Amino acid sequence: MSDHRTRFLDLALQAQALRFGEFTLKSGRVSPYFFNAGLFNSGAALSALAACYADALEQSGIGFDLLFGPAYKGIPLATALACEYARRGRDLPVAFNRKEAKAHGEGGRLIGAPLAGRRVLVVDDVITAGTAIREALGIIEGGGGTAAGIVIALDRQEIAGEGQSRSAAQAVAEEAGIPVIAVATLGDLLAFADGSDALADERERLQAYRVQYGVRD
Ligand code: OMP
Repeated sequence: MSDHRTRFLDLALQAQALRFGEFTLKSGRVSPYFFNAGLFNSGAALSALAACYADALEQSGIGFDLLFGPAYKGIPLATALACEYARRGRDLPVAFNRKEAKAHGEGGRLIGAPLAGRRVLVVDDVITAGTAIREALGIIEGGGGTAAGIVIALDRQEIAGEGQSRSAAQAVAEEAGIPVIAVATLGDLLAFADGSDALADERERLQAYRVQYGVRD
């Protein structure tokens, strides 16, 4: 497993951003695990996470020239990633949206660098059924940008609905014609759990969930 995958899973467990139990998802599915990116809630935690995103992106070789963080969770992620790129010698414009339009002041829903004419990379936390990410792609198009790719911390590798053979991330990638890069996937988490005594109890529940809702890598 690439170093950034293991590093990310270690960080997520340390921050308790990755938890095990019983969680009802936005899709209504009951999951034995949940990833809460909001628990990367300090400068050190966010910068370590951003380094994992940047390593995954460098490995993918994908081209882009603006980072877009969808509200809310994508905002600190895109910002931290922009700072990580600056640290690595590349100054990238960054933008994000607000959920409610503002009628006064500068108005509008988009904040930060203009999207028009840019190859935009969406920076988000997790894909389950793909609803949040599709919404973000619509916002980019509305702002005159061209989506160049999507980067997320965790691809849960779930099918969007009954009878589907592709994961939601694969479906979005094919529909939009852009790559989806994940720092880690459910498959990586299972491989990580295989080598961890602390996660021995979780392994079976994760595997059973994957059989019910997931696709193979
Ligand atoms: P989809 O829109 O179904 O792809 O789900 C992604 C969203 O679900 C995320 O942006 C979160 O709001 C939420 N979520 C998590 O944050 N972590 C998880 O492990 C699972 C979900 C989820 O509800 O599916």
